[in-house]
Amino acid sequence: MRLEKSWRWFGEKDAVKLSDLKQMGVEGVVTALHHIPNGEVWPIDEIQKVKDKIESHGMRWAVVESLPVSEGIKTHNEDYDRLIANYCQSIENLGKCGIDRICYNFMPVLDWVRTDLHYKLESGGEVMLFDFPTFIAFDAFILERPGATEDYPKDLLEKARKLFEQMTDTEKEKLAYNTIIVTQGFINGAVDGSEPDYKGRFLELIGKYQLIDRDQLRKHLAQFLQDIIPTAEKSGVKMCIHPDDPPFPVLGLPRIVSTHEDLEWICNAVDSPNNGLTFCTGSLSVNRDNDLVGIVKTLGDKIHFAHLRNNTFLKDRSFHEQGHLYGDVKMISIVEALLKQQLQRKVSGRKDVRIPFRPDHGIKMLGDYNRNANPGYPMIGRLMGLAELDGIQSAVEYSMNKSPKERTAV
Ligand code: DNO
Repeated sequence: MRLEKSWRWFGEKDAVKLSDLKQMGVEGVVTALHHIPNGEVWPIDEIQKVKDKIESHGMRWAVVESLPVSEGIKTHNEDYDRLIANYCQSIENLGKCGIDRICYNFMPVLDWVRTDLHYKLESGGEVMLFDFPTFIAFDAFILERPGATEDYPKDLLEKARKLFEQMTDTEKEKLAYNTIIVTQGFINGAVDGSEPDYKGRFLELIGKYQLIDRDQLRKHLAQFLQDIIPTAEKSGVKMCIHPDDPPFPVLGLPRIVSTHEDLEWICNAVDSPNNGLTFCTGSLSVNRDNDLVGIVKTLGDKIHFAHLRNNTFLKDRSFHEQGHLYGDVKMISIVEALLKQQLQRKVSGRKDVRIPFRPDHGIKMLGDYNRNANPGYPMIGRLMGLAELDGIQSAVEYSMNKSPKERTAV
């Protein structure tokens, strides 16, 4: 049995239409009610409308990505009780509509980070780059976050200073705007793009974490899980936390969903089948100590959703994204491990055997240059990824079904 082929769709505004997805062989749609502001309840009728539309095209709403966790929950501020009540209500409403998987993340202030959204590959295609010295230049010299210069090794800080000195004012502004607004806006980011002083607002939000270190943030996540998982259980919804991207602290903020140990901690914080993981290969692989196949082997029963993406690793913790089969991430072994996990589920009689996966990001190529898309979500690049990943599954499944004798016969 194959992993479920899914695709992130950004709603009616998406240049890729539901009818296109059906042609591509997509089975499950991954989407969210993007128009509902963070912290507000997702009403049943709005959920149902989207669900009906997806089903009218012969697919299902496989995963909600994301039901955003407000900053007030992450910092556990005075608004916490209201925000949790709303979050639980949204889970309940989704459950009532028969949607059973919700992806979310717990990254303070800033979700994913890239420093160049148009990095050219030799082929002429475009991917996204995270260049750590450039990110440091943004943090220490453009944003001038208090204390930033003390957070980095001297040699990287020097590299960053030189980069900063070479940047034009337009380049500096673009880097800040891309980091705080462009890459965050389409996923309900923490800062409103229309705020003229968006950098000031961003710094203000970061400041709210002054007293929140790694241990404290873990306490807030544990509390959040204790508060929502009973509702998820009652509603028949599986929560799956997305790892930090990149998987290390940025902007002096703690990140607690970065390593194998972090994932284990989260699964143990509330022991429930409804408390699970989004296995994102692109995010987790950037910490070279993470053994991705090992994670599937030990925590596979908690994986409710997979993002499959490849990276090419560069020096100084930098990386750029890559075609799904062509980077440093061992995609074939990972797909094999996920398929074996599905087999185990089948043997043990679990009902939720199939794990939805989506080709995460992709190379911008060909007609993608003439079609509007959110950063990382080109249609053709992702379609190529979907086809490649499906090809891997077919081959792995074929060989898994063969006897050892057949496998070695020439
Ligand atoms: C960007 C994505 C993130 C991710 C969310 C999940 O393309 O990796 O937006 O979907 O963080 O909550």
